[in-house]
Amino acid sequence: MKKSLKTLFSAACLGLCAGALAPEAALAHGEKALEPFVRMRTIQWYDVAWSKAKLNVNEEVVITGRFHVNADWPRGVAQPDATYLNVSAPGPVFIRTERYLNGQSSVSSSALKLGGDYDFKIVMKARIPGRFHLHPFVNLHDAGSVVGPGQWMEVEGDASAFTNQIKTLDGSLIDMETYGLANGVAWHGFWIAIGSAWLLWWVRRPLFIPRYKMLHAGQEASLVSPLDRMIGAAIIFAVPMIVFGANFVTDLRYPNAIPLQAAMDQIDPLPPAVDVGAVQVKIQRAEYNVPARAMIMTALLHNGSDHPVRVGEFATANVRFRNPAVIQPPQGEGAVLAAREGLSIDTADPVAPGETRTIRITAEDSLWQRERLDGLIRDADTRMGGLLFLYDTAGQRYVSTVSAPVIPKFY
Ligand SMILES: [Cu+2]
Repeated sequence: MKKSLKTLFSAACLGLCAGALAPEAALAHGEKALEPFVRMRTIQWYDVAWSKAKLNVNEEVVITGRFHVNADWPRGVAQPDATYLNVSAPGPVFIRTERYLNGQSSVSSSALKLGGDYDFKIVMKARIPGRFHLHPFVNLHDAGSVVGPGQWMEVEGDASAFTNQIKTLDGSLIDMETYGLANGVAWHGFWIAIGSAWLLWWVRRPLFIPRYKMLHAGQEASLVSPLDRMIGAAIIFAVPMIVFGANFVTDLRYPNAIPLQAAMDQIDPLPPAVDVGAVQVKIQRAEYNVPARAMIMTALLHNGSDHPVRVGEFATANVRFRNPAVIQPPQGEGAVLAAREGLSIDTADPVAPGETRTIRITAEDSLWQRERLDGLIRDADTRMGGLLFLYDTAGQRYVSTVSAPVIPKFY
């Protein structure tokens, strides 16, 4: 009985280990993992576009787009004093060759200003063939990464054809794929060998309990032999000599080396692009209807422009609720997360020039649930945020931030 239990237990353990170790294709990478209020109220992405979705190894793709840093930043999230714009990918399948923030070439982290508008451009070169889901994202220090809209990229060709040559500051051409690799492997091997040898030297002798017993029996003098002391002294002397000697040789060979940079880039926001212009929106009440999966916003809209204005889109956490009644410029990106008929307004009439009107905006789609944004109502910070896109009859676009506490409606 006992034996069969043991066998059963071993089999279960083995099964668990096999399950944990067997590789499985990942279909998502945590896009929905962050709390809804972080995704909705920190970095608000829009106008993100990819120059292509299919390319060959060595070809480049350009990602452009904008983001608004929400002024109604959640209290529970660290301020964006150190942030890094990057692209998430399943491993080193692309390399990033250029990155610009507000037109400035940038390689370091930077601070973002609350309420600021930013424009970015990232150039990437395909390295490994396959089909990958990529996202631009902003890493927030102490908070996590807020991902932008994703895009499937298909890379064709041969991985061995990939080249990554750069010209260093002294003019020599190096291949980044292999540069310094042998040196790195050799140094790792060398230190692993020394460390393992020293460990083995002690492990081959009687270990803890025999040594403990000898200590108690007053035989501690025989625990460490004169040879042990000699080897110990040699290591104390040799290891610093090797480190300083190698450093000296490296300095001689590369006299013009610069250390890894730890400074922050100082990048000012663009002239404001959100909440400016003649159209103003103020959310007076927001209610989330749980069974209908609908956010109902009551908004006071003032149209100070010369043309009638209508609400075309509400975007939050990469989900886009679009009003089919309003003609809008086509946007290819993130099509999966677009609710093409998800936005409706209580009145079909546009808001006339000079008019101030209270309207009811309803963003309704199962995407609230599928993207796990409906979890908002169970957060300690039940405020929602997003961007509202309004269009006048002349095609002019106005972008407005939305920010309001949400009242859940369970039935
Ligand atoms: Cu993804």
